[in-house]
Amino acid sequence: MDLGIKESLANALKQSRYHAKRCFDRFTSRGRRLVKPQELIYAIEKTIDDELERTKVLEGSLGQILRSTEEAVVIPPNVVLAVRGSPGRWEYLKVNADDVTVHALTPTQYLTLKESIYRANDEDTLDVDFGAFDFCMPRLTLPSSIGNGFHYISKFATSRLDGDLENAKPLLDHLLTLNHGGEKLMINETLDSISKLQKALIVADVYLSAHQKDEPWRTFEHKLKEWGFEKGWGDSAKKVKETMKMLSEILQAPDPSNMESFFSRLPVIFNIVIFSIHGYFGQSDVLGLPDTGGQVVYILDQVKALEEEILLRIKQQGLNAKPRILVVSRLIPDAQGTKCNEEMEPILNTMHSHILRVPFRTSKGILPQWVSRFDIYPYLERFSQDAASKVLEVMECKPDLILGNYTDGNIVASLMARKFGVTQGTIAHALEKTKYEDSDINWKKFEKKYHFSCQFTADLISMNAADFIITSTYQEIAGSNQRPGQYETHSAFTMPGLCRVVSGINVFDPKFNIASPGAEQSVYFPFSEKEKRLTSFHPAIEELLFNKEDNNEHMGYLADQTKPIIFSMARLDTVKNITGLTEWFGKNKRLRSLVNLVVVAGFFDPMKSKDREEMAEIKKMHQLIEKYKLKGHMRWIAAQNDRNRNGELYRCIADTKGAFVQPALYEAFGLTVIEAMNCGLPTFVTNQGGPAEIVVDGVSGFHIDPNNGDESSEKIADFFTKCKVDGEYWDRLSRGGLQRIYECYTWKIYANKVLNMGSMYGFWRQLNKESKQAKQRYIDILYDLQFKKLAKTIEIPDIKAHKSQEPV
Ligand code: UDP
Ligand code: LCN
Repeated sequence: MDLGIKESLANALKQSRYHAKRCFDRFTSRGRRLVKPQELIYAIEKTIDDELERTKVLEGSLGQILRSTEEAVVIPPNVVLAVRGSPGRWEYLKVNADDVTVHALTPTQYLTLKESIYRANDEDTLDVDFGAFDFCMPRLTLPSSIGNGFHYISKFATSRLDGDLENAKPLLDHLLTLNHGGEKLMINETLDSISKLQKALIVADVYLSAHQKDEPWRTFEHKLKEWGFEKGWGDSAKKVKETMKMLSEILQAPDPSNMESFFSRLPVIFNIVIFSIHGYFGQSDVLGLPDTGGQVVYILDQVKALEEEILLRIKQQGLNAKPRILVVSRLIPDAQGTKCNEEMEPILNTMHSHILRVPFRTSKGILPQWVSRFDIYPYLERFSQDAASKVLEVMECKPDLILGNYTDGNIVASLMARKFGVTQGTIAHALEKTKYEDSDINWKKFEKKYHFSCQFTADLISMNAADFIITSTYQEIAGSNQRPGQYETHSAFTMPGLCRVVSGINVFDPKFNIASPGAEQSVYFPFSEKEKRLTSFHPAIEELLFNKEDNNEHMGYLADQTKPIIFSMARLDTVKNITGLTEWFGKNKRLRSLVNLVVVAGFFDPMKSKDREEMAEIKKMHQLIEKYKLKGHMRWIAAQNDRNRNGELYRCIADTKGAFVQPALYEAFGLTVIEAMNCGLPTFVTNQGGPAEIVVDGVSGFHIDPNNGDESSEKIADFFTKCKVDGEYWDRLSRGGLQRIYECYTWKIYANKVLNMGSMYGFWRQLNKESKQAKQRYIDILYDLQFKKLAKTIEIPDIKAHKSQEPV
């Protein structure tokens, strides 16, 4: 296939030589530049006058290849196409416009040419090449396998154990390391060879067959211990026998399915550290504060689900260990009325989980104020050291698994995992690189505001250091046929003058796993479950939606309260595009006649915001309301922090037979989408990012194009017009959404997957100790020589000058 693209381009150019040459002459006629694919197609349309010929070229191989081209570097007489044949597969093809010949380039050659457009190709620039360490690691080959890493790792691990019995020695060694609080689990040193283990398993099997299935472990513990077995095999004779049989079968003839089952039963994970550093990480009154959004919701629900699953496993393993989960965040002394200045806070609805907050220490003292996620890098190294000491103090042991969240949490997770020698998983939530067009090539322009030099370097370090990567959707890794994934855009890119990443991450790496989050179903349940409805909130929600007076919480009003409501709720970031939705609504008369608009976002006074983007968006909202005279048609509600009430709010919107709209210019996943769907509210979701994967267009909701507001608002209007004539239509969509949720998006499915990953990848890292170490050395160099230097360029605010502010 790879070779295929080059050949088919060469053939296409040969076959339509006359037109091809004219088109490529046109591409090069405007001189050196970086070109987007639309421009190439447009140029063909303008160059070939004859309609038949034009269609032939556009629909033939050349047109197809240009449509798969993500960008092109034009340096006359050459045009270099960056062609994405399929998810994760890129080729760089240089076409000479003079003789229309084709040559393949390496990523380094392509990126160097790209830099030259920006007059920045520096021979001495740093080439970052993580691929150089991957030569002995297995890779997936099919795009459809991407994100399914766990299953492939179990296959790869199986084949390593296969053949000679001695090949299973690493598994024996792994079992011998298992313990909880120093107490041995599964086996002890009596079983110090594979053959001894195999024999003991046979004897134990015969012995257990004579016991009742439900006999508890303690009744035969003594005997099994004599043979070298310790606790952890199961809580009953049946469970123990099953687990032993799985291991016997693995030793006899390893197969991936037994490996997966066996590893899912191993008592490996009791203590987890989860890093989520930036923002205000708390359980109440934090959502809607700058940088504080879905990640907090995700983690609190995740902790609850993980704790439940670990407790269940501990019971089934026949142990009575206590698990411990610590969410490590930043302690913010000036907490703005939140609890973010408290060191320890138990996590609600859990028994053994806490938030542990550690302050940012600097040479000038502890940083009192909130700091934007974009400015967070100078504090992280010290934070990771302080956090490591605190974790040891609180847990009284090293964690068994460390999970990072977002760039800051992930890099600190990598530092701690390195220090403790522990398995590490990363969760991006959103990789910032994709959100801002050409943020890599134009990094200097963005640097002052966003410090992408630090962020992208940190992201590369942690995605390469991690043992496994959890993503919420496939598109997050490898996009779709039309659009590269968030991780995929890190495979080869350049930041002129800083570094050239010739191999950042390979999306075919089996470390990638899709484990989608859910929405807490005790909070987000269908509007039709009347007996469960939280009616005590109804007066407050009625006030929130319909009271005509403006106040701190709401502005604008709904003159006709009988209309359905289209609803959106998000942080007031530019990418969330709440202002876009307001404008679409303002402009579309038909939509305005059919429905009212209600948005929950930010707050109303730009002077009160500390966030650059939020301020601009607040101002824009006011302008739009004025421009389109939206009073009477639209309600703007300030950020809402009460989760239970928000759940009921979605349901009240469903009562109006309304819909939820997620209009983001780009959304990594989109928790609000699954919250709305859980409540039975039909959804219109952006086709840019995760929501397009959550919703099946026309079945469980609809896709809309945030870059085409007119088309999107028409699609919403069409839905409500159709609902008027087909009384069943709204219900069909509502049911479709719920069905999709129950099949794919629940926390139970998530927790099970993540714990299985922790267990299996923990073994895999042992199997590949040497190559992991080599890569780690490279990561250390990048961290020490590049990241630390970049982090130092970010200014640390004057701590003494900080004045505590009123809570927003
Ligand atoms: N949210 C909220 N109040 C608000 C805005 C958002 O409670 O005023 C919640 C929302 O219900 C969801 C989360 O914040 O649980 C936002 O997550 P999402 O994934 O949609 O976006 P993010 O903010 O993480 O980019
Ligand atoms: C961050 C985002 O931007 C959202 O798209 C996700 O839903 C959220 O984190 C939780 O992963």
